[in-house]
Amino acid sequence: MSVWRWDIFCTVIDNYGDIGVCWRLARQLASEHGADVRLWVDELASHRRLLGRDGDESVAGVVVHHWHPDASPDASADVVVAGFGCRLPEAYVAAMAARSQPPVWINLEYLSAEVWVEGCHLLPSPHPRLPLTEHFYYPGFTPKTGGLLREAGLLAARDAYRSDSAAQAALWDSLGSAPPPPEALRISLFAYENAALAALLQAWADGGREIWCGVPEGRVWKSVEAWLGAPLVLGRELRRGSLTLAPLRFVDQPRYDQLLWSCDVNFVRGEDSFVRAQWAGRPIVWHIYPQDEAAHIVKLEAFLARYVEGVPDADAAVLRQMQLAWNVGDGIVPAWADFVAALPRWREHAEAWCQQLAAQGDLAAGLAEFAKIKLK
Ligand code: TRH
Repeated sequence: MSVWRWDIFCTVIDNYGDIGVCWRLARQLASEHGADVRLWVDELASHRRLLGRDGDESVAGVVVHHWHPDASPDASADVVVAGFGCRLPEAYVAAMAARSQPPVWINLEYLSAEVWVEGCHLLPSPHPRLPLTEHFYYPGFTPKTGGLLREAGLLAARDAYRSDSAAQAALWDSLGSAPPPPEALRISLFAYENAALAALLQAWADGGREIWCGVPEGRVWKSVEAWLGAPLVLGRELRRGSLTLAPLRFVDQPRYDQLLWSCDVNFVRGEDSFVRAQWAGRPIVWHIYPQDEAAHIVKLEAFLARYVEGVPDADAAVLRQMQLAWNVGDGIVPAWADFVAALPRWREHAEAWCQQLAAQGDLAAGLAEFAKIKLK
């Protein structure tokens, strides 16, 4: 097998999704496809957060570089991935054009379930001046798209974790939390600032059903603290009525997966946690990344349309109502009541959806195959 050199470029717009996806992709290309990968990121702090440590950023097969105007690569790799349309340095593009065989140039796009994605996936875009062609690569939920990131053995690792009490104890330890009480409904809450949050927390506190809610450190803490009237402190659980709130340490990506695998409902956001929660095979509530002119609601509806295919209309309406209430801010209390009443069905559905997605090719394998064909 030839060892292809890959350069992946990532600019961190905000939050962790851009680097989260690029870092996961880089690792998988190296570990499963024998690629020699350089990951160029313009902000190392976000990457370190996902890595869970300071210091050496590189792992087997992936060397992480801080990408800034004075430090961008001089020689072009065989395959060049521009994460989410980020602009490559002019000198680097010139180096790409100077190669005897042009590199495979891919623009990895954001995930969307919208129908048009299938038509745009793999479309070529010739450079206006240079002998180079960029290809648009769209992640997605159908075989006509680039698919989703899913490491080989991910679902087997998930199932093994679920029957490994020592691994579970290690997770709670690393999150800085006691294990949730066995009788509680376990919820993980990863979200942006959210107008529906206070009403939902109040409903959980008043509802009488034991709820444990783990809240990873981040933007939503402020809103939780405002509702509590008290600061969140790692390692210190707070109790309100039937709700236990557990502040959680921000952990590395593999451990965040384990948190998702441990919960009955996962509130997730953006792109990467949203996908990982689907691999957990458990019900999700998605806080989509807000965009101007409510473009995100169109994306949310497109996902829901796919997700509820084949589900009876009444259940589909309940799911839609819950996701819209969480994203728009109105009607969360009745929406939650209906959603939680149907939870056993959503659990079955989430596992079936996960299996349906897992039957399709994964994003890294598709990219590696595309590059191989082009480089022949
Ligand atoms: O951080 P995000 O809101 O990222 C967003 C989206 O990607 C959005 O589409 C994009 O436009 C915007 O960034 C710029 O949410 P996301 O995508 O879920 O990324 C979070 C990452 O953080 C994901 O890789 C999971 C990871 N994570 C951990 O590694 N440990 C943790 O403890 C937690 C809570 C998350």
